[in-house]
Amino acid sequence: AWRKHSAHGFENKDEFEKEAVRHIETTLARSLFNCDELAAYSGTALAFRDRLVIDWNRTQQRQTFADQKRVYYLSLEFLMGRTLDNAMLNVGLKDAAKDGLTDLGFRIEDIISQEHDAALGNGGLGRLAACFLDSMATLNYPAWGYGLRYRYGIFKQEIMDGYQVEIPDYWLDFNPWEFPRHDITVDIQFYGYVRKYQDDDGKSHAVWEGGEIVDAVAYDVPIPGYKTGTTNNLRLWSSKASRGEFDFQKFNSGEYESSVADQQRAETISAVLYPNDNLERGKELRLKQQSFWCSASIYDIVRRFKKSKRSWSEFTDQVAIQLNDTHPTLAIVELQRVLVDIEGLDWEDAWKIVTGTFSYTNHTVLPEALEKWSVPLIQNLLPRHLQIIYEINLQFLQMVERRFPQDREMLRRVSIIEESQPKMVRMAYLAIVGSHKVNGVAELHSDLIKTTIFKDFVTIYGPDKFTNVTNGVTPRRWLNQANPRLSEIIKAKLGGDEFLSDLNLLNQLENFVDDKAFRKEWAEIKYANKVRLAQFIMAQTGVSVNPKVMFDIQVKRIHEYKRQQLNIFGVIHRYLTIKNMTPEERKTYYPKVSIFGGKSAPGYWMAKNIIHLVNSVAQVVNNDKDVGNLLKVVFIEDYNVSKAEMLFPAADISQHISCAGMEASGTSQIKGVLNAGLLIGTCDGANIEVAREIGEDNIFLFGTLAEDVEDLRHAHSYSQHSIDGDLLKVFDAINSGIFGDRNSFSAIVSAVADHGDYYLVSDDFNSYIKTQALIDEAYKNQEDWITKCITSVARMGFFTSDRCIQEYAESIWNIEPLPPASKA
Ligand code: DL6
Repeated sequence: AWRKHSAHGFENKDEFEKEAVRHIETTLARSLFNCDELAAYSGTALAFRDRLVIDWNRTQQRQTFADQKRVYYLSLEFLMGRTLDNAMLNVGLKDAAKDGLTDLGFRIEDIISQEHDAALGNGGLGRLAACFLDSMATLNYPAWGYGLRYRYGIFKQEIMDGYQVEIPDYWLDFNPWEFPRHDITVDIQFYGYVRKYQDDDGKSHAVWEGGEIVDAVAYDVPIPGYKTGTTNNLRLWSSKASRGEFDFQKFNSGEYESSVADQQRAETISAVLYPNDNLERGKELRLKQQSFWCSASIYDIVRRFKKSKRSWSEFTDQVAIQLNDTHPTLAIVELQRVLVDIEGLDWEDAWKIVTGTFSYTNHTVLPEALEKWSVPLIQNLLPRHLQIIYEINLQFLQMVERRFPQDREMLRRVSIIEESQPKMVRMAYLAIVGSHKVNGVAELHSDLIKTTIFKDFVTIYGPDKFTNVTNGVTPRRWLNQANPRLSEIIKAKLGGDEFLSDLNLLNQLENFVDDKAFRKEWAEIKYANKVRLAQFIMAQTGVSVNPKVMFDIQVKRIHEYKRQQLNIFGVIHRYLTIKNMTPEERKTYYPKVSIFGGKSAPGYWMAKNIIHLVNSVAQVVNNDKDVGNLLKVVFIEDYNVSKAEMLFPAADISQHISCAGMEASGTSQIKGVLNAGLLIGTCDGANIEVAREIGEDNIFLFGTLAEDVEDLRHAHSYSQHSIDGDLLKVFDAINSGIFGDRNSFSAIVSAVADHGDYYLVSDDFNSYIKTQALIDEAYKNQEDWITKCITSVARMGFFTSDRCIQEYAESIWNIEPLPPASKA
């Protein structure tokens, strides 16, 4: 009888309309007479949500019955962006929804754009996690994500008088994509003390007692795969006071404020995402977040395993846990604690299980981003965990001493505990020691970690523990959803949309490089995407840009190592060049729109200064009659995933110009090329592999190589660092005050001219300018440019996140796909 009544969801336009209208009228209690776009979005989203839930329930049942190994992806950030469009595409009912919405009097694009981005991440690391979820579901891997349900995601950026201002991003007003699971609540302990005792058999035990308890409540988000019934789960934890709403005793005795204080303190844990990208600050609340989320997730994973009634020795046949950077490293300690203290396993048996379960991805070599937590902080918050960390370290160092008895220095260098004042726990070292595999995210980066920050660990464990998985992006979002028209003509040429799940099929596009009609359409699509962006720029900034000229885009977090300062110095150089021209010369010069976008961490003064400089230069250049349409400078406010989906399809060229060796991978260069734009980039991160795949003729590489960076920095610190030529003219212009506020901009100049130029801007400036000139020239030859773009897209198959997940699954997680019966 249950089966007879079970929901089956809509399958076509009419059923979709019926479902959407039902939700608008009943779930939302809205009259159809005042159904605006927001209500139409809500009804559509709820109809699709129902549809997802059906596949989701089936997938979870299937995975439970199949009882095969699952992977759990632990990430403190999931930068999901919007969901509706992705859901429509993945369940294969976008056309039904489009036609249905048209019937109801709406344009699907307007409905999609009503949705608030789910912005639970800072940048590349969080977006990668979102792409990986999409690929894991698409490839039918039994996989769960675990994260935190922040009430406030990354802040909204407003630009006021050229400065970044941060506005809180409360995104949960209407979120149809999550399901609260109040029945899945885990007690999470903090503070307290450890009591040790021996049992009757003389075995020692440790019990963590006292302190405070906070509840972790599960919120589940369905993650549909593309054209497969598999819908995986993303579980986000929300914090709540364990004693219910508030303290009644205090309330009854009139202490109203303090009666809610505990509740507020508990809820603070999952309240906000830390808005730092590639920077760790060591704040207690952040440690609390990490520990809260790791404990809840480990509890959940162990509970699920125990239901299978298998023996502990089978744990690693059932569970793989991937650590997305070091943020979840406490999960290693927590699993060891659960196995030893609660489940009663011997230390060695437990440790074998732990190291067989975990693997760790490193996403950065920047020293300021490598997490360290002070020992006193951990001692206070997690006293038992600290003991376990010390024990792990002791056993590790004993092993190292046995293998390298002569090398005392090595012990100091690799110790998980740094002997500083105060002592610090080095989380990356703990993650390496507690994992069976460690990977970097692009070839250069993976080589660098082996030869620099983790060199000693390669000596200790051998090279096989370290591997590379070059990053990728999901083509569903970053080609089909971002660029539907481009996707459509590719589909027409390739005879179907299989390329969206097998991106290597794109290589057949090379057969059409000379196809005139195809090239024409290709160019028209780029132009249409630029027109759309130009309209957006006009609406947002009031600046009129000509879609016929080159759009040059650098959008990503603002960071000195990513070198937006190099870009804006280049823009100023171009401006000065134009100013020095005669009106005749200007007629033949290369017009261009320079587009910037990205958030600075709120406390990163220099990055904020760079944003201010970009906006100040924009103000001057855009209003200079001598310049006219030859150069426009635009700063896109509040860069996020959905804006990226509009920006990359409109880019003729995008910039990925980090100081060599500093950008672990980058993923936006992939989005740029996949959307038919060319790249200017340094030999850094995944740029190198992109160049290898698409061919060096199709990319504009410049600048210092990673292997030369240290020598150049060294040279800067020993010789008087003199700036000359074009860069000096740029600095003179800034120092003259033509862009206003020369005092605050002087720091940007001084960092290069007087303070060692750590990011090697002066070393790379000339080759950057020369390469920009080559691009100007190349863009003049539109036929050749289009050939380069088509060829590049055709060769991007390697950079799908499906390939990444396949590599993780086979060489790190050792898991098998579990397709629905019809797909098996
Ligand atoms: O791997 C994803 C992404 C890379 O593409 C970027 O190059 C890298 O900067 C970023 N790393 C971080 C590190 N933050 N922490 N911790 O965000 O990862």
